[in-house]
Amino acid sequence: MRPAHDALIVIDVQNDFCPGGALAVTGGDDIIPQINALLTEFQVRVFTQDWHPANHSSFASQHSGKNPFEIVDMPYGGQVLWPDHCIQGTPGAAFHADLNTDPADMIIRKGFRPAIDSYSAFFENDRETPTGLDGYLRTRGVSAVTLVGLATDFCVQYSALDAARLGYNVTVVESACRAIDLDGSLEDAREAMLDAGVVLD
Ligand code: VGL
Ligand code: ZN
Repeated sequence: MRPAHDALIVIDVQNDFCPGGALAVTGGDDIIPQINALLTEFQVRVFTQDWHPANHSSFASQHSGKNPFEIVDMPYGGQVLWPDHCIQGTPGAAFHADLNTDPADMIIRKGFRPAIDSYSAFFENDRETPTGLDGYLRTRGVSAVTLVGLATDFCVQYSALDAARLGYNVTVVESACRAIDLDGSLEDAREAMLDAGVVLD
């Protein structure tokens, strides 16, 4: 068993990020057995769920003339436009059926405000509007987080960088993550995480 101050955070293992989904990550479902095994080792277990309204501003469908994977300027900075995905209440937003969600102590939903995307488990993409997870973890005495899930270069990376900035000891188990990898974004993410003191395990 890991110590009670180390939390496992399972990022966005949802149907739309797995093969056959709207924003499928290659091999996204391959990591599920390893995540299920890791869940038995941790005493604090948090899951995140990308959870967008149908008119979410991160969807290319909401920007006339724009295609998925183009970048637009938003008040909070550059935003990649995505195919419609993880729409609240749809099968695509559900956790993958093979993921054991029974051990979840806490499920954080994010990306529910139409005007702002939210990659990180801790803050929306303005990097300041909190999700509440920091308070939850602190009040449970957590000082270290171990991150797994999807996608390495977006939601896992943003969560890892925010956790490091908040003062947690952060480990990303790379073998239990998969990346979208747009234009080298995986390599950029690895460098940024290493620079921030994140342990890539
Ligand atoms: C994610 C793109 C859009 C992720 C979520 O979970 O990494 N990526 N929404
Ligand atoms: Zn999303």
